[in-house]
Amino acid sequence: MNKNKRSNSQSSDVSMGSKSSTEEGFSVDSIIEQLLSVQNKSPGTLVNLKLKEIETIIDLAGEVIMTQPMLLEINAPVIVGTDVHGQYYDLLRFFNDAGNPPETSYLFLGDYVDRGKQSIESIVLLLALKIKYPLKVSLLRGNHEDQNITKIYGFLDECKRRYNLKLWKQFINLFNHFPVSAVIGGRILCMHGGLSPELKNLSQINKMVRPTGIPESGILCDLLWSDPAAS
Ligand SMILES: [Mn+2]
Repeated sequence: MNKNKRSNSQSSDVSMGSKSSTEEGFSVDSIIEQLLSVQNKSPGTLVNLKLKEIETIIDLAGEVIMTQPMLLEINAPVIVGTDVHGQYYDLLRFFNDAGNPPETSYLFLGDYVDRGKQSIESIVLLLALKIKYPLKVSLLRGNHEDQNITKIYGFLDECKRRYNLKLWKQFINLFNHFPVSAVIGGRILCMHGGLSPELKNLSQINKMVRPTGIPESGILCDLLWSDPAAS
């Protein structure tokens, strides 16, 4: 992402809370800057943020996410992306190709973590952008933003290897607050998985109580897990 473009843009008007002002030297901009500083390095180069920096991003992102509903209403035009799955350098290339927020709006449909090698950089960059541009960057929950799935597919291991178990728990708690669906321009319904036979009215989505795990059946499960079926 181009630094100059970013600096022209207005910051979010969401309160950063006490944490950002009490953490000495902390700023969302500096996190974004660190994360983008590897753009021209060879793919796979890690960005080793401080534990405290990541924890603060998680806290601030949680505050922003809870000011918004479970069913987001998003203006068009917006670029829709999905399944970053820890492929951090592909995410950077995606922003380079498609344009930088806030000039370009983004909706991601989930599965930020697991499978790839840099889930932490991927989710922290997206969360930092969400904090900075709350109306221009939208992040839905995927079926991998889940306690049980991340134990199997790599995100828990990455958190433990690079930081600690507690950080993983903090991410899971944040994911349990993520919105699960969005409507673009009042017309296009989006979710990670698919529709649910139990979904009769979109107001059912906003009635879901957070925090929540992903249950084994029901609307939330279907929104995150359903695949198209032939019959
Ligand atoms: Mn996936």
